[in-house]
Amino acid sequence: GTVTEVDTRPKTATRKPSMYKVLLLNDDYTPMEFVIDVLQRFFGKGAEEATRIMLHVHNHGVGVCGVFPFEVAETKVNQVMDYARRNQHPLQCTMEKD
Ligand code: TYC
Repeated sequence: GTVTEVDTRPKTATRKPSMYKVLLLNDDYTPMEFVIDVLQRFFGKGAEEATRIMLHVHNHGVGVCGVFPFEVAETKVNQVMDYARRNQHPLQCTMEKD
């Protein structure tokens, strides 16, 4: 007779979300201490890890602050951009699919 196969794959709602890297970009003007503050304030980094990431961005032009679901990444980008603007620094933060 007819054999019926059952699709047991998880539905969209229960699949793990695509993840996004939040990136900091280097510039010549934002103070190193401000970048360290951003990494501690918005990404929960300790002083040592924050310094390591800041120096990576300073030396390589770009670096990863963390990897998050889309809406979390978007919120962090907006928070960093707003904080940098309020403090009159040209620091740029962006996101890309992991
Ligand atoms: N290049 C900056 C300086 O020399 C420091 C800096 C690091 C700026 C990381 C932005 O994302 C950045 N003051």
